[in-house]
Amino acid sequence: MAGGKIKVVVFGAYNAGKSTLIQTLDPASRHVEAHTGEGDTTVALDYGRVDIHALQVYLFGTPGQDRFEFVRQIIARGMDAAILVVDSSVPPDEFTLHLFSALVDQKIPLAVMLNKCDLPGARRRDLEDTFKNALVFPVCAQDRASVSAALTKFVESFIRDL
Ligand SMILES: Nc1nc2c(ncn2[C@@H]2O[C@H](COP(=O)(O)OP(=O)(O)OP(=O)(O)O)[C@@H](O)[C@H]2O)c(=O)[nH]1
Ligand SMILES: [Mg+2]
Repeated sequence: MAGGKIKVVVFGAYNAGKSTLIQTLDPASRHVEAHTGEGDTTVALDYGRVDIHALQVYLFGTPGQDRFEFVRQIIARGMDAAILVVDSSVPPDEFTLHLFSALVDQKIPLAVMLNKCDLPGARRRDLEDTFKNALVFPVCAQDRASVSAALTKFVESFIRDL
């Protein structure tokens, strides 16, 4: 492909690491957050941009809290591909599994990024089983080399079909 733009939307449960992943990929990215008793959470979106080969990849991060479903629907409109970020240090919660099956149903390219692989409890093997039928990448969202290699491989997997 000679060039072009694609919209990639990043989903995942609260605290999975979506904002961190986008911030690492694009340090100039922007996000809208609220301060809560437990820490900061995304209330609207994250927005970043990276170039992969000749392609401009626009990254949109969604809020992870269940009650922001309407925001996720708006951000998801017209997406070319999706990334599901999963905290691999804890067993998958119901919301994550719900997001996964909803994204599989959309029949768009989907990558599952198993995050926090640096934590001792990371349960990669179980999770690779849970998310079979999708492209699965173990990542550490704070580590640029790991997330940028995963995103590049993911985009290369579908770029020719666009
Ligand atoms: N150890 C470790 N911590 C991480 C990693 N990625 C993110 N975190 C931490 O996990 C917490 C949540 O990260 P965020 O990026 O805010 O998660 P989020 O998915 O955007 O959260 P919401 O927007 O609230 O749904 C932060 O304290 C991060 O520093 C990782 O790869 N390893
Ligand atoms: Mg966030």
